[in-house]
Amino acid sequence: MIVRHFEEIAKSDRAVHSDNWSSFRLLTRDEGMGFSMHETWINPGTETHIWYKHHLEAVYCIEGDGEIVPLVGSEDAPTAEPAIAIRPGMLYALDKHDRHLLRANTRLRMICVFNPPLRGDEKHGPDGAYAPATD
Ligand code: 9YT
Repeated sequence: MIVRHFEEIAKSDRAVHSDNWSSFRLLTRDEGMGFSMHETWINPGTETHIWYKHHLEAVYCIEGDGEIVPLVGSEDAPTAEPAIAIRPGMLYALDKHDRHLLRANTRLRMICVFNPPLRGDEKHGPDGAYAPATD
């Protein structure tokens, strides 16, 4: 059994920071669960373009206020669909590798699950994606 606490993760290299968010890797690929699980904090006042072309992701909000804006249509000039409010208790699952903007009005705390699992050290590409899993 794997047992760990957020407090130890936050002080370790399992804590990954970017301009718009910090992500705490609760479980990564090496643990062999078949998914990775993260607590991600989205910084207030930010907008992040996300398009996980190589992963499925489910996101569950446990704190904060924000919105997700689906982007559809042309790759170069996508159309923004109406924003969907994010608040505690709200889940969204990117089952179609859905391209979107993620906006945080206040700090968002999100529990994120990725399939295939992230190793934990991937970098977001300019296209909003993480590279496909490789060995
Ligand atoms: C909420 C959301 O889309 N989180 C993305 C995951 C984050 N970039 C991470 O944990 O790597």
